[in-house]
Amino acid sequence: MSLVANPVLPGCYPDPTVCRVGDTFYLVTSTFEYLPGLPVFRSTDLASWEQVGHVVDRPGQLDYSGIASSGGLYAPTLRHHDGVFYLVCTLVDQRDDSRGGNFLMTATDPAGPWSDPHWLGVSGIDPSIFFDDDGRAWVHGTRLVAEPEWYHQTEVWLRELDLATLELVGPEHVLWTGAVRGAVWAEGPHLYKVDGTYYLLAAEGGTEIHHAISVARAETVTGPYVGNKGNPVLTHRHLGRGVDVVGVGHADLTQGPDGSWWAVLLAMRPYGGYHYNLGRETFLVPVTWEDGWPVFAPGVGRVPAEVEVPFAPAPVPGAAQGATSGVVEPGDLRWTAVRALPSAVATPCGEGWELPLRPTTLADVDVPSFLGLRQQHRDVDVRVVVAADLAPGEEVGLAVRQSERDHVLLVVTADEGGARRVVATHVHGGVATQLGELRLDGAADGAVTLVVQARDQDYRLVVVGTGGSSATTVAVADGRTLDTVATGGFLGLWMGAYASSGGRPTSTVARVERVEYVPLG
Ligand code: 6LW
Repeated sequence: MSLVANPVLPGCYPDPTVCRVGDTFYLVTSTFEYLPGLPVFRSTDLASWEQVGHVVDRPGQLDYSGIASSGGLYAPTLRHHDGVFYLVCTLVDQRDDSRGGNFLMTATDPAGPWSDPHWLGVSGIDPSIFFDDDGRAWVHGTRLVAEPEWYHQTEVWLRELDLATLELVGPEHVLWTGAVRGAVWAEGPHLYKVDGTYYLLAAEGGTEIHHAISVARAETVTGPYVGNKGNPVLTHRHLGRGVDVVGVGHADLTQGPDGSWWAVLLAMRPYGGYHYNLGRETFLVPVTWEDGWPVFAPGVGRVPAEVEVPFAPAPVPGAAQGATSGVVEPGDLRWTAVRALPSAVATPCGEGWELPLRPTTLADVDVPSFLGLRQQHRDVDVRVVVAADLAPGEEVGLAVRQSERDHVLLVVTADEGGARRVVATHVHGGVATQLGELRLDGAADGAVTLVVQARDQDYRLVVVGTGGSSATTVAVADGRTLDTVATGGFLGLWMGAYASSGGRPTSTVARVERVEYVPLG
């Protein structure tokens, strides 16, 4: 027995899906425009999650070109059947509905390799897959209603999956439009069968303050589904914005080896006002059953700060994704790049990377020279040691990224005479504003340490000059302008190394000698 602290995965790990095989749980979350995509975690106690790989981790597996921020991979579902892992997901391109769509991938080892996508040829988002005990498989998902009664009314559709051909077959059934009339986006649907009854879990109200989890049940998989009269069965929407956890929704259920039931779900932790820079995180909630219905967080009715897990060892080892501190080496599974794999952007070199400059900037819907880590802690230092022989107009340094329209840069640049400056810039809503600058002395290609010190909503941008001279603050960026409450979209913040030639042809290769991620407290 052990007390497990929520969230179990801090930082931008939204839309969690979970399944258990034997004594081992596997969990996958959404990754949008970042690659590698869809991290796979393993746990035996639901508390400490070790990342074992990614579902999308090789060139050509999916095409991300032109996919703007907060497009890309949404809401996966992971299931295991007859020795095979099945993953269904959606590749979203907001500009072009005909591109991407819902797909299925398979693997015998969840750490990979995963297959190429098998496109399902259906529209909408948030696909899920259910294996019935009669051997039949069913895919379901969410889509906008063709003739809606209210704005963003959606419906959960269901079709049978032929496991031999991986094609959808037979008639389509519409199961559910949400528990509350007028609620937007009945999404993240998952079907389960418990004691002979079919249960449909879905989130609704949008993935912000009104998010909620509802449940319906039926005698047959195709319905009719009848909602629980107590719906929503878990939400924090009635608590207002001034609480520690908001936006509770998008749950998936699993059962422990001891028969206990659990939900993983997403929620956000606002701080420094109503802003949640860490994004939508993964939480764990106990579930019991009463009168044939699931009860989430029984006796409490909200996401607990700590959860008692009977089969977790005491004390629980630190969550793999939350406790690591120090140099993040190139082999670390936390590294991600934008619209391309890290290996397409940089080459490992010692503790760091060789990072060729690209003409692309972070503001372009393209592949930038950016290698990033999720901000998983409110108070954290991210230190980037860079060196490069820069041509005029080129830059290398660090970035705090929300999207192409919203990010903060702290970079070394060179002017025509070869003098170097450190410049802090805030791109907000697509408009760049210089926050501060500092002249750099020392050798033109000497290493410079750039640090972002996140303290609550202050993002202090600091340079430690060549020769270990003392730290100087170049500017302090306001984190309240960077989270999705301020910018829209679905993501938390990423921090990491960045370089660009600002649109010019270039052959400059920057050295990122080291990146450290050091949480405080
Ligand atoms: C996802 C939907 C949601 O498709 O947000 O909170 C969307 N839930 O289910 C993007 O993560």
